[in-house]
Amino acid sequence: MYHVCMTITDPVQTDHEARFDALIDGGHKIEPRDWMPEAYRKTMIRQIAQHAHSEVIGQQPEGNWITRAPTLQRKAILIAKVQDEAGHGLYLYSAAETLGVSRDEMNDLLHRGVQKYSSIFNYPTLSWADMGAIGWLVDGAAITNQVMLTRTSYGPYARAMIRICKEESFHQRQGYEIMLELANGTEEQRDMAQDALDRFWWPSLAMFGPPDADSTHTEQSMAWGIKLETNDELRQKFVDMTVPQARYLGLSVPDPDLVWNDERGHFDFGDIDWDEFWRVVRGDGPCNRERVAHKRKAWDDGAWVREAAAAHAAKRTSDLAGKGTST
Ligand code: BYC
Repeated sequence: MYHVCMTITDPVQTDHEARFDALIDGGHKIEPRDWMPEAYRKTMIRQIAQHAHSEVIGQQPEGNWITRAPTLQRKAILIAKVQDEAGHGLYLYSAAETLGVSRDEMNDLLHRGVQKYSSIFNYPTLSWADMGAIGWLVDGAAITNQVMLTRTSYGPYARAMIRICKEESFHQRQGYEIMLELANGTEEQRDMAQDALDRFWWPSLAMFGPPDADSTHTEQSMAWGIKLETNDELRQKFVDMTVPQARYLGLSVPDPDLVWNDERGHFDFGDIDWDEFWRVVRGDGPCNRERVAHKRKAWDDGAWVREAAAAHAAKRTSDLAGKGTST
């Protein structure tokens, strides 16, 4: 007896896939109404949620210095910056919601440690100079990645990135300006700036994610146009851009292996401590527990605000409906 082997293909599914592939290959955006492979949807939810959580948790290290900013002007600028980060989180949660996940679900996954946020926000902010280092290095690294993401294949994410990048570039400059002032200040201020650079340099390089060879998602994400440059390419771009800025400040980058390579046209730099990176990502960094506990508490403390807002919205809707039926 012979068995006939044949693959059964669903013509509708094949059509959907062909259209999706054509949109990606043509450099067009995928929109919420479009069919997309389940794995694409899951990857987008994972990345956008992680990005949104980073913006929200990222308020904590800087929020720590609002009450201690050295002048009223610095305090006003820092408040505005931290508020911008909250706004970025909101655009990003909205972008993720277009993929069929709710904000409550994402919050729950963050609180239970299922979804991640950027490793960088698990480091403490020990001095005022850290506000300079975060703006200059952390926002600088974020922009390097996010400028690429303005061209990412998922429409709502790409569009959110355009506004976010404009604000981040202002954040980066305000951080650099703090560093410039400290670097040109008293010896103690210079030391503070150098110490902040020493502590934030390596964690900023790690923000770009593991080396390409160890990156789980890069290959597929490049094929889908989610990523247009790899983790290592972006990291190199950041180093090439930032080292001259550190030299202009008269500060030294804490890397004895840092050297300009004429042949490559790039800086060579030393090895990143990937064991430390993975420890932090897995929840064992200097501030992981504190950050998540603070976030959970804020969520619980805010329950009455969400309830009141929902009750108000429901009342408005029923009032409007009442008016609608009486006219
Ligand atoms: N931290 O395969 P890979 C801001 C995980 S906030 C933690 O290369 P992918 C700001 C990765 O998730 C801006 N985890 O992943 C706010 C994966 O694990 P899972 C933050 C990391 O996704 C306030 C595994 O490692 N920016 O600017 O292809 C104040 C393997 O990695 C990290 C964004 O969120 C990390 N650093 O590439 C100031 C950008 N890196 O999920 C400033 C959006 C990797 O399989 N995200 N992992 O368990 C991305 O562009 C990409 O997700 C990444 C990683 C480049 C970060």
